[in-house]
Amino acid sequence: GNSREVIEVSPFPEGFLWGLATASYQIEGSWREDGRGNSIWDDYSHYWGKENINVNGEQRCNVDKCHTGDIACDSYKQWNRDLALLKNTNVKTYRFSLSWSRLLPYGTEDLGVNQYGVEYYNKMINDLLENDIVPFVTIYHWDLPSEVQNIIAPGGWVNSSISDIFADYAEFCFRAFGDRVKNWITLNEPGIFVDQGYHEGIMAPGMKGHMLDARFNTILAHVKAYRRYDSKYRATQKGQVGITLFSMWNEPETNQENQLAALKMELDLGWWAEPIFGSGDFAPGLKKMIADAGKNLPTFTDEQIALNKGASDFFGLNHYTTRIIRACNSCEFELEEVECDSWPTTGSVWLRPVPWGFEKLLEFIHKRWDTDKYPLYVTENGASSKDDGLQDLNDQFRVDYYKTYVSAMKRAMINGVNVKGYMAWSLMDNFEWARGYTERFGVHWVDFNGKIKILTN
Ligand code: PNW
Repeated sequence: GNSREVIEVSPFPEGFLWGLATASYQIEGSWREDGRGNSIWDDYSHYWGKENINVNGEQRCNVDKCHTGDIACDSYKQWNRDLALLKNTNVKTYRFSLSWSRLLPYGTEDLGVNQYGVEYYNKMINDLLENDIVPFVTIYHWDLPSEVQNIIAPGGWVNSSISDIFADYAEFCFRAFGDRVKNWITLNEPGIFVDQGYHEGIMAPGMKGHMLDARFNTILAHVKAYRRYDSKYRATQKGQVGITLFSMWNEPETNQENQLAALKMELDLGWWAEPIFGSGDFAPGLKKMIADAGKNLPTFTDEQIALNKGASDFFGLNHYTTRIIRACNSCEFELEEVECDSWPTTGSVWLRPVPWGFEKLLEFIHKRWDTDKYPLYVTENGASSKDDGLQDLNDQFRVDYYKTYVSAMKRAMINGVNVKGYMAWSLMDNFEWARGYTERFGVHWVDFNGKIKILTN
């Protein structure tokens, strides 16, 4: 007989959204062009005071090398260049974010709309549609208007009035762009911007000690924006609104640590996913974990629980790497993350390629929150280059990162996970937050030489 084996290569589903992602503050520059208001990232990156001069008289800034997003990739002025790059790569979708303070310089609509900002995004959206590229729009990717942080809702995400202010801004975006934009992400990675910006103080606005209250406010903000779309825009605009959550995969070091690794997932991902995609409330395991640590978990009212439940049309996931979880009696929540020295490194200390962790995470999310009910979009995945000087993109290491991660995603899809799209981070090297331009995540290399302006007073 014929012993030749037929190997069936299963293709990606028809209409799978391959794409590239960016965020406003990381690429736009033109920080005070055409009436843009300041954001907390302008303030954070420009700030250096007496306490930021070390004993040798050297300047120490909040951002590595005192880099700022003043110019960044100059995308506000060079949209045509960005569009050409997108067309050249043949992507089906472009995920970008709206700069709140470019649209509403003082944070709210009644304090003024900046028409130049509206026109900039209108042109982007129209050009994308004309070229059959689906705009996937993030409403908030970390650049809170300074006016909101300092005056309208002092404390920003710590202030409970932020959820209504955010929902108003989201509604402004639906009304201005929703006739053409059909894919909305409310918040990008609330866990990262809250924990690093309002708890650890290592990102803008540099506040400390507000993990639980600020995290809680992000859920209310997302849900209010989602319900606003439901009640006023869904019937006519017929789009989808979701949230993008950051999650690593947490692997137990031994079987003894299964429970601990599960708790870590609960804290990092379940915090948002369970109220929104699950019961509407925090999971019992999370409640116990917070109580055992002697902390006060904010509580939802019955009405809030009902509104939380199902308040997303899809599950947006940003995934980069994996951690090993080990028991530790002296640690917060009695667990610690272990760096696995044998895993390869990248240009970012927190990021090691572990493709099997991606498959496990996708299957975990599907089992727990049902990606048939809430289709999953990978809204970010990628790695930073190990070679800062590399200019020709002959970067086999990152080619392999993408190959192995996309294969892992494909295995998860074969095993039943409903993944609808995949967006690589990022279209081009850009302002990598507190790391400035020192880490390169782009699939296009950017020459920042001579273009990065450092503010000295
Ligand atoms: C995400 N961490 O940020 C953001 O959505 C992007 O804006 C960013 O450029 C990209 O990932 C690469 O970093 C993260 O320390 C920043 O674990 C830091 C961490 C995770 C995500």
